[in-house]
Amino acid sequence: MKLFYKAGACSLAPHIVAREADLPVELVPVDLAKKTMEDGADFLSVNPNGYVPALDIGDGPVLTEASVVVQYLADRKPESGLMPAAGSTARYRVQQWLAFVSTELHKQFSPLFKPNTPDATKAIQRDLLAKRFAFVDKALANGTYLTGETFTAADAYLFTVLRWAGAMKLDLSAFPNIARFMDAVKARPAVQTALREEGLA
Ligand SMILES: N[C@@H](CCC(=O)N[C@@H](CS)C(=O)NCC(=O)O)C(=O)O
Repeated sequence: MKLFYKAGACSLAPHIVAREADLPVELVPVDLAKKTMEDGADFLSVNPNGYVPALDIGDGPVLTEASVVVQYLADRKPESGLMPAAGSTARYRVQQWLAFVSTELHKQFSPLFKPNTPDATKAIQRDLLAKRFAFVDKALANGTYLTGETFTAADAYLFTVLRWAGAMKLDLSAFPNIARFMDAVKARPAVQTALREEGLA
């Protein structure tokens, strides 16, 4: 399998899951500004939407959407516990968090990265994210990770997205459980490997 990624972007989530599950995933860096790979090949021919993550699974078009790519990878190694069994309540809980991270956090951050987003819009996004951080912080009071003591694909995605807070000058100091969560995830050997492979450690 090949994972098309950009260092530190949302593609870090499937990268972490791949390393946690010890899957032989090859990394292919993408220049998102130019929409090319290192050899100059056109990334739009891989993913017409031009975004990462994209996972070549050797069976048809690449798999996209971070919240789905992490599930595909986790399901290659069910014993990893990264995704609970299909049909179980536990799985719906993890999927609930994946959807939350995707829509309520990841996509609320996105306008902050765009140079042409008006400042007033950025202020609205910051306020909304602060509310969502408070919700996450409260949830993390119940355990090390989002659903308890087992690290799941949703934790990989949450960690990835919350890493952006510093660069966007979003203050997380009011959220001690988030700080504890970030430290716990960062200390995991597979996460260290993924960070190192992206030049982020
Ligand atoms: N809907 C996609 C969005 C992925 C996304 O926003 N990727 C960003 C990096 S975090 C990207 O590649 N942006 C470049 C672009 O959209 O041109 C998903 O959920 O995975």
